[in-house]
Amino acid sequence: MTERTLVLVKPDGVARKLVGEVVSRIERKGLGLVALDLRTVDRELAAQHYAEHDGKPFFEELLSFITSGPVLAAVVEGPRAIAAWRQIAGGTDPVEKATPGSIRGDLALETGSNLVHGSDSPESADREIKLWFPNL
Ligand code: IDP
Repeated sequence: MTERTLVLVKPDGVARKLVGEVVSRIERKGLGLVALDLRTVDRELAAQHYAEHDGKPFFEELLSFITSGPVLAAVVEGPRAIAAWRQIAGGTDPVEKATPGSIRGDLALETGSNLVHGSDSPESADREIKLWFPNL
């Protein structure tokens, strides 16, 4: 069954010129690109996107980080796209959780700047795609 997921290359990934690397890994896995957009997000969108983390100690840091520069937002499609992308991205902590071969496992060091985002469930994907791409 075809699924869609929201992928972000966060400001650290854009600044480090890893957009091509990320898009390449998506395509090599066999997933498809439905929408791609490079943009700088405001605090309101960032807070909605990360609403589940509101109140946590790292919430403010998360908002200032994600709004600190351009991000690449993408809608990615394919069979089991949500799990497939999370496999490509690797676990949240790039050292303790992300395995070698994943984007975070290969290319990141810190949880606060772990390069990419991916929706974690069909419900999140639906919510996040509507938030980032309301006209899709
Ligand atoms: P995910 O991005 O792997 O789905 P989430 O638990 O949804 O991980 O957390 C969202 C983002 O918040 C993470 O990617 C990371 O950038 C940041 N984050 C999560 N936990 C921490 C933390 O303990 N310290 C700093 N940042 C964190």
